[in-house]
Amino acid sequence: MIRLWEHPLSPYAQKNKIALLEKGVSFESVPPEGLGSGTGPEGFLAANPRGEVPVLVDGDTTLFDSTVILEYIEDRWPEPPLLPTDPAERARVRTLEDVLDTHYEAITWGLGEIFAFGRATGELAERMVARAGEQLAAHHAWLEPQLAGADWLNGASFGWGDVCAAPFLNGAARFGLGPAAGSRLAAWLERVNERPSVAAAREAALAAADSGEVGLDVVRELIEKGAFQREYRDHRLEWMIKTGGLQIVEDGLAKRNIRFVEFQA
Ligand SMILES: N[C@@H](CCC(=O)N[C@@H](CS)C(=O)NCC(=O)O)C(=O)O
Repeated sequence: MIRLWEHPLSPYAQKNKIALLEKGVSFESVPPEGLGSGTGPEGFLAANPRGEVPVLVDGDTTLFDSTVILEYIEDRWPEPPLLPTDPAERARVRTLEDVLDTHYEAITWGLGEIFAFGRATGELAERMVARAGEQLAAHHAWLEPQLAGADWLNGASFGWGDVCAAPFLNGAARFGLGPAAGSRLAAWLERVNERPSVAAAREAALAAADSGEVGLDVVRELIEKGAFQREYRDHRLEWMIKTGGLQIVEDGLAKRNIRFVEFQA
């Protein structure tokens, strides 16, 4: 059985889940215990020395990084194809994936740091959220023309571009910062969310976000104590700094509730 180490709230893991569902591949979905703390269960850290989800295990093949996994899924189970056939279109949707994986995700992740983890409050939070709204709107403006004359971000039919965009735009929409009402992108988001594969990933994410296992006060207390060690890697760190959160980074490093990737091979 194919195993996907994942977490329902991870947009990266959602990309891979949606692709597997689209191709009718059965898999077991396993959330690694301790994700977010810099540790992980046996087998997980060995499979991914970066300690991140998603990780795919297919027999003797163990892969990490959602982009690499998506390429593997497309090669290993070619039907139905997710990539367009035209070389320029293939390059376009790969660019779309890269932009959403890097700078777009950093914005929605930063909003999570503020809303769910209470990293900023009051006037600082207001300023950072307003800036995040502008940054997301700029990305939406870049995506909008890619839907000119097409129902899907992949072009004429659903595929790679949609698989890679839906989890991230749903993440922004959860914070009330999705595509502007009346835009092509907003209509696309409604359309793509009707797709059973996307709906399954979205519902699992909403259920995890609303599970309410731990209240905000408790999370903030745990953050203060350093019980969480959130990963502030690359674009996320850049986002914090450019959006006014440099002090958040300094405080988190001092309290040891912020960490960077330690490759653990
Ligand atoms: N570039 C990686 C990013 C994966 C990633 O950042 N995963 C996050 C969840 S969204 C993670 O597992 N973080 C580990 C942690 O916070 O402990 C990919 O595309 O798979």
